[in-house]
Amino acid sequence: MTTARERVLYHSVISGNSYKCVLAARQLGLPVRVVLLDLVKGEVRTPEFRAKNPFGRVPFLEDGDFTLAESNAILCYLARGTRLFPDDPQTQARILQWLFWEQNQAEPGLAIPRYFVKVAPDAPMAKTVIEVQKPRGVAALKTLERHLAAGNRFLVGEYSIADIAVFAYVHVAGDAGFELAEYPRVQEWIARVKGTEGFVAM
Ligand SMILES: N[C@@H](CCC(=O)N[C@@H](CS)C(=O)NCC(=O)O)C(=O)O
Repeated sequence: MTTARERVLYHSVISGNSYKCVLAARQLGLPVRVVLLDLVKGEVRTPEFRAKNPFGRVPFLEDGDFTLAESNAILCYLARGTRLFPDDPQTQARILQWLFWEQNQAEPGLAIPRYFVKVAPDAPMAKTVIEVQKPRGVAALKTLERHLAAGNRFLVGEYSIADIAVFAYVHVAGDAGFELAEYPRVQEWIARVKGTEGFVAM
């Protein structure tokens, strides 16, 4: 039960999607109570959690009576009108471009192999899934490298939720055996993100 103004974020330590929301909330100085769920124990699959959140996944935000799933939707909601998601329509559209790209290309290509390498290496389909998804992860890292090599310090102008969303799984891509040393501009960008005010590690 949340109070009228309390923000609660359901989070898991292995989830980069959840980490995005914690990082944005901390950098914006928003008070958020973080509730940790254990994905391996299936704590997102309980009837109680699914009654609150039909998506049955983390992250999940409660803001008083308002609830929201999907990490990048939560980023937009928390950061609306701030320096991390400014009101200018073209800046917003570019940020959204990267958020959709992240979910369509970077997240499946990087997070799925990471999950199977780190959490479920013995799952029956682990090897096949890793083989299928890894080329997509490599393509995503190459796209990011090209964008940064074109002179962009951050993904869209100044540091924004686009950087937060993409950073979440890129900076831990080594967990799944991706060679970040092959992407020097990505490595410099990772260091820049880590140097932003109020940064908290995953
Ligand atoms: N597109 C969603 C993905 C959410 C998602 O897949 N969450 C994972 C952790 S990163 C999860 O809760 N998995 C639980 C399960 O599959 O049982 C987002 O960006 O929030």
